[in-house]
Amino acid sequence: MSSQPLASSQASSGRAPELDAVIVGAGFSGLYMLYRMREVLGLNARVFETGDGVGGTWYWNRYPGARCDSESFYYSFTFSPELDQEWEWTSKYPEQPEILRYLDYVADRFELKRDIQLSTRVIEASFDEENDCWRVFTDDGKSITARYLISAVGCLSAANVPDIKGIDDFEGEWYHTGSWPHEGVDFSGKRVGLIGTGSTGIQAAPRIAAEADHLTVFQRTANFSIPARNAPLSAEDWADIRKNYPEIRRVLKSSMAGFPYTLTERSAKDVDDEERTAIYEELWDHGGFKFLWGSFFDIMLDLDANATAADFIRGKIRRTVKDPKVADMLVPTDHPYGSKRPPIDTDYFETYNRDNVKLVDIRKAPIAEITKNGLRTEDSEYELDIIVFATGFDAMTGSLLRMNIRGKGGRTLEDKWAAGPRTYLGLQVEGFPNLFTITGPGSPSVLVNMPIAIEQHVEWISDCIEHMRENGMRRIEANLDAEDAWVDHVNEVASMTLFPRANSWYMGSNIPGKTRVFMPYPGGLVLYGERCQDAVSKGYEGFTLQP
Ligand code: N01
Repeated sequence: MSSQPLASSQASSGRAPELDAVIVGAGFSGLYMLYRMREVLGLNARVFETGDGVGGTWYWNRYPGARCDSESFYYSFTFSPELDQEWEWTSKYPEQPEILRYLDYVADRFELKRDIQLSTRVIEASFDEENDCWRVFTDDGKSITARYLISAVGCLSAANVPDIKGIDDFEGEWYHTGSWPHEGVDFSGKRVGLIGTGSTGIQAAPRIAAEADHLTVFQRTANFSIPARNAPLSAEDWADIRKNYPEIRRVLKSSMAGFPYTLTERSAKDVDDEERTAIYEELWDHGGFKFLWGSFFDIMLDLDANATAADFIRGKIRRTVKDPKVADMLVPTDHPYGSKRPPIDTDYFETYNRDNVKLVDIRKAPIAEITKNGLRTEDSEYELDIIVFATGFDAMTGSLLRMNIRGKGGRTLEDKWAAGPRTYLGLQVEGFPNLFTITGPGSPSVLVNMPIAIEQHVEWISDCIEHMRENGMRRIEANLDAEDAWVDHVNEVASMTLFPRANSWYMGSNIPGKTRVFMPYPGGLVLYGERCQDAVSKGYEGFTLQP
């Protein structure tokens, strides 16, 4: 993209903007934001979406094994009691096609599609200081003005394909899991290489192994994982869930991470070994994130407490994987449990007991190049027909920066965030008036069950816009001192946790050259919600509103 701003070639119109809001992205965030703007505020909004369908993350991530890792009836919209009654999930952790069907249903159910322009990428947005609006440029060569620009691009949507020498010479097929072909990939009879053992690689490996002739997993960092224990939901389950929806929703909205588990007050260090092991065993059998959020309050705060959970999982890995040398390679040793986003799995460690699966440690012997016929590490060569990159995303900032956003004085967001993202409450950026970021850096976002984090943000933003209109305001911008104080607060809270002890995408350390800083807000949903409400009740403290 040219470094010349497209906006410089456009004369300022001097008129009211064409739209009240442009929303970028049609996943959970974009759909609900559009609903609020149109149905609750009665405003004129348009969504631009790169994909040729709605769904966001769930539109792009179609790799085998892709499924939700929060229970379905927690991982869904809560704003419509009618929707709750109409939609029925088939299982605890539904697969990607079912979640995509849900989002498509929501888009149809609330007639959102007429205001969603698919197959359209936002390539630049510039703030027009004279008219207090954004001019948004799209890849169809058009532009449009809007009072507000609302980013609903998601935290994990800019795919990270590592820059490995030789990739263009590879004569087989290669794919990144985050932009998986819609027609699927046929692995039968193929030798497949899978790079990456984060949540995605851990979900994909068992499925690819079951289909392919041979699977080689290239692991840079061994990862902790808890079994999901997926199960179908029966008619009786549904009768119960429907009856209890109000209570389920009440608990998850008043919880630390948007899950209906009340954080216990017990420390992992306050119980004896026998009791602690019994608690972990019970949670291991239950499956899922309850192991982290329903065990002990200090797992993410105290290294010794964390070590009890980490050791328990290490023991499980060793007992599951038959070859002790392979088990050794799979046992994580370099980061506390939970400091990298903890995956949950179905038969991940069991997969290494299959004859057609090989694990390769690319920490010891890194990948040197991709060749015509496969991949060469520093000590061996592997012939492959298909390479799957489960190498994650330029998380939290990647998709925002790719939009080439220019604020006051033409300053780019990239320039403003050169030393890491800076926001006030993860909602606004000083110097970029009337820009809102749904689940932006500095908000709990990825540390919380996403639909719950998203709904809180969307509702805050739409209430704010309503307030602006009722009071004849045209411009809202975060103040620099409020932003500085918030960034300091996020760093301070992060430093009280174990999160900074891992090289993770939370820290930006998965992307070469990216500033290493903890990006989400780890203070929890409730504390964060109170801070947001507090700002409102003090007359939008920390923001400047102008008529
Ligand atoms: O990505 P990741 P992901 N050479 O960044 C390795 C969500 N999600 O797509 O750890 C070799 O976690 C990298 O190694 P290392 C969830 O929030 C949700 O798996 O950096 N290897 C790591 O093993 C999740 O956290 C669901 O040393 C390279 C892997 O690739 C987030 O998405 C399902 C490499 C990347 O792991 C991202 O998960 C799936 C290189 N150059 C994902 N670069 C749900 O179920 C990276 N790696 C809802």
